[in-house]
Amino acid sequence: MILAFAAVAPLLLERIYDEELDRIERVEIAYKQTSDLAKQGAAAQNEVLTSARALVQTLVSAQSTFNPSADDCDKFLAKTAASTPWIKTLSVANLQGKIVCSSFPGTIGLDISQRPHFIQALETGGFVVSDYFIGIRLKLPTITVALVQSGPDDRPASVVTALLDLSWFDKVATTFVPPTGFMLMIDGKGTVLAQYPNGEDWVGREVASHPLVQAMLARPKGFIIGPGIDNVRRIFSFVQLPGTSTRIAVGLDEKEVLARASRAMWKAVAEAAAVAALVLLGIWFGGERLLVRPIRALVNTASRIGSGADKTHAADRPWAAEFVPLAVALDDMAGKLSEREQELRDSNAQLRELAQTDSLTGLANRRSFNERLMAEWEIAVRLRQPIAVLMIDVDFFKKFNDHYGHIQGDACLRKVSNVLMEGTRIRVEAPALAPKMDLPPSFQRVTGRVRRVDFAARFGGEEFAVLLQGADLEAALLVGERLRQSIEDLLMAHAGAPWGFVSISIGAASVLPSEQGNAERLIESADANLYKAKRQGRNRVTGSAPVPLSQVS
Ligand code: GH3
Ligand code: MG
Ligand code: MG
Repeated sequence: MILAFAAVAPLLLERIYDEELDRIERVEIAYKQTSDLAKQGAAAQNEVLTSARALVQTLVSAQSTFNPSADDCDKFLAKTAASTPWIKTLSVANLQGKIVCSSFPGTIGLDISQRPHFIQALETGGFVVSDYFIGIRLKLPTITVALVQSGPDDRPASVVTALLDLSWFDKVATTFVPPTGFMLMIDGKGTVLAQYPNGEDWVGREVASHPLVQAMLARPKGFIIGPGIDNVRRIFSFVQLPGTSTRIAVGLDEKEVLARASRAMWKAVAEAAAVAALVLLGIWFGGERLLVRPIRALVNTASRIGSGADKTHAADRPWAAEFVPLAVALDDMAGKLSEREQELRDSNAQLRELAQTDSLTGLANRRSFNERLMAEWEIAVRLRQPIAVLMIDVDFFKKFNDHYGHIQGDACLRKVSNVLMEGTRIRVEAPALAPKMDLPPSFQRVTGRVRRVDFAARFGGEEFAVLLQGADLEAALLVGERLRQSIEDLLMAHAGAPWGFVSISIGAASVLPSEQGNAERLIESADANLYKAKRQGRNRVTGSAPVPLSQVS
């Protein structure tokens, strides 16, 4: 977003600056236009006054044709006034200020001796212009000009006055001021003399407190932007009409003047916003495609590695150059991790085996025998079949060691182990196979059931244990006897034994396990039978019928 803004800001600022210049220019043009119009008004009134002056001068100098006391004076003035549209009344007053002759008969006899223009005319002896005022008779803004007429003796004899109206104002306004424009004329006291448009609503009203009027009265000419007396905001120019305290103001609708400028300004802002949006979109699109997507894909690859994928193909994808090393590194990591994992698995397996195996004989150790016994016990409970244990002890082994040494003792133990391993490595996967095997009849019966693997372990020292799943006592005694015979068949010399060869004694015990039963009792029972075998003379198998385990001990 900052990038988008940075891309657009100079553009926008330049446009705003241009538009501001344009606005200023427009206001200046409006000022010039309004000031021209105001000046035009002033010029129009000046023209009227100049013409009035010329006319009055002509009248006063035409003594021969224009004698105020003559009968046709009224007629002459009426004719002259009728030919000039902006002259309302032409009158002649005597030195006492009484009107003696007039184009409008109604004013004859009127006393104007106190009127400022009459007094001023007599005082100066020159051409005098009054301020505009709202005429008593016509209720229209009027202005009076006056000039002293000299008699044949060159002394002031009478005063000629002309009452002029503001017809020029409407002419200028309607001709030059646009329909939404505004033209106002006020006198020095802030009374509306004329206004365009809707003049009739305003003429005669006192608006001196209005800010515009206050500004107009404060200076002879100037500019102002603000609400007009009709409360529409305008750009105004005003001038004082020469020779009077009257001011004329021309205003143009501010909104209209600035309409184009503000339209252009909004256009500029909209353009900038569009460019900003495009840049933003571009950045987003580019960012999404070039950064976010690849990162997401790499994150996926990483989490695949985390969840154990041994091979990832991140590097095969078409990456942007910056991501290639990372993808390659991830693939590499996946490969290495899986190698390590394999190594770990292997060494774990080795450790497990080591932990379960007796190093001297290669048979399972006592701990794994106990674990196996627990597991087989559960199975036997479920299958409702007996389970048997053979406890085996080498006879007179201390003597063997004493006679042949420990190394030979170890070798003997390994040989015994081999026999146990060979003798118990019968695995019957399916009962149907059992009859084909060369086994004693009762063993076949045992294997005919669901018998798993017989499990031989070195229990400690020269003692071994064999677990027989599914074997009742009869079967256990049979297996025991077979093992005993196999050792005897080895005919390993044993000088310490009465019969001269190595032999083993076996205690067998079998039980139908129950959930409440205890596997340890089975071992104890087999152990007790082993001692019985020892006591009875060794090199024999002894077992007890399956008795309730509680009575075994
Ligand atoms: P019995 O007929 O009553 O079993 O007599 P025994 O001599 O076999 O009985 P005892 O338990 O007194 O002796 C066991 C001997 O086994 C003692 C020990 O030296 C020997 N032995 C135990 N473990 C090992 C072993 O790992 N290697 C060797 N070589 N001898 C062992
Ligand atoms: Mg022993
Ligand atoms: Mg022994």
